[in-house]
Amino acid sequence: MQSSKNNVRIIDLRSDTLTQPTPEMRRAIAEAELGDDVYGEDPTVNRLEEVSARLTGKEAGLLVVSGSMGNLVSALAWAGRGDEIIVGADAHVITNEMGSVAALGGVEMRAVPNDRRGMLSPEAVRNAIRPKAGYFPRTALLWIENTHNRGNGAALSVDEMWRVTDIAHGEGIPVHIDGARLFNAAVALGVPASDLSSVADSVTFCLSKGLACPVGSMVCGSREFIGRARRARKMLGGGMRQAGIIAAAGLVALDTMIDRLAEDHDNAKRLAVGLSRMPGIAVDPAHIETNIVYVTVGGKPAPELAAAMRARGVLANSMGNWIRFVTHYGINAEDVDEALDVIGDATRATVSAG
Ligand code: TLP
Repeated sequence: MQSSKNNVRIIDLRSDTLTQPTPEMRRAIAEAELGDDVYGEDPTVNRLEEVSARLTGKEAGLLVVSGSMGNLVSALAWAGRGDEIIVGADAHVITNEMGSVAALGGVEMRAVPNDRRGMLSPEAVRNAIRPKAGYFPRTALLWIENTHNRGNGAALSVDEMWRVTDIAHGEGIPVHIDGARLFNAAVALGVPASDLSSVADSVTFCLSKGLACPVGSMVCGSREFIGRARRARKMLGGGMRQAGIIAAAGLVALDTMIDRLAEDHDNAKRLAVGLSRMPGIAVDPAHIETNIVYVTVGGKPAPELAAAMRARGVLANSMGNWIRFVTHYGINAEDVDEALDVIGDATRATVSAG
C-alpha cells in the first residue's frame, strides 16, 4: 500500500512507474562499484548490460534513462531522415512520446490499424511496406509493442508476432520491440523473455516500471546495432557517468523482481472482476492478460468518475470515456479490495447518479 493524505489512505493505481525501489536495491545502490560509463568503465553498468543482453538473447545491451529514450535511440539507430517506420496506431511511441522520432529523427511513422490487443494484421503490414523505387520513402523498420499498453496490457505470443515479423524480415526490414513491459509478457505467457525478443532485431525493456527500479531502461540488439544506439544516446545527451548507481538497482530487479510480476497480474484480474460488476463500467476480465486494466465508463465522462475516486483516495489515469488502472509492487490483494469499495462508492455518486 501507499501513503495517506489528509487522513485519506491513498491507493495509487495510475502506473507501475510509481513503484519505489526495494530495500535490497537501496543497499545495492549505496554499495555499487562505479566508474565513468562514457569511457565504458563503470563495472556495474557493464554487468547490467551483459545480463540484459543474455536475458533477451542478444549480443549487447545499453542502459538508457527511460523507455522513451530507449525507443528513440533504437529508431535513430535504424532509420534516417525521410525513412518510414511501420507501427500500430495505438503504440506508445505514437501516442505518448511527444512525436520524438519524427521531431528529432525526421522519420515518418506509418501508422497502421492495430486490433484490440495491439496486434497488427499481416495484410496491413504487407500493404504498408513500400516498394523499393526511387520516389518512395524507405521502409526502415517494423515496430511492435509487447505488452501492449493501450491493448489492455496484452501479452503477444511469439507466434502472433512472428506472423508479421516474418513478413518484414522477408523484405529485409528489421524489427524493433518496445518491450517496456517485456517481462510482464514473458511471465504471463510462461516463456523466457528471450523467446519473445527472438523475433526482433532490437528490443527495449524498462527497469523502472513493474521491476520497481527508480530509473532506467535497457536497449538490446547486435553489437553493431548497440554501437549505433550508443552514438544516438550520446547525441541526445544521455551519456551518463557513474551510472552504476542506476545499474545496481537494475541488477537486483532482474534477479529478484521478475517472477513476482505474476502477483500484479492476479491483482489486475481481481480488480477487473470487481469492476465488471459495477453499473456503468464496462470491462471484460477475460481481456486482462497482465497488469493493465482499461475500463470504459457510460453516462458521465470518465474523468468525472476518476475525480470522485481521487477524492476518496483511489488514483487512476483517465481520458475521454476510459479509465486505466495499473497494478504493481506497491499494491496487494487487500488494496485491490479496498480500491473496489471506494470505486463502488464513487460510481454510485457519479455514474449511477447521472
Ligand atoms: N508508459 C507510461 C506512460 O507514458 C503512459 C505508463 O504509465 O504506462 N513504452 C511503453 C509501452 C510504455 O508504456 C511507456 C511508459 C514507455 C514506452 C516509456 O517509458 P518511460 O516512461 O520510461 O519513458
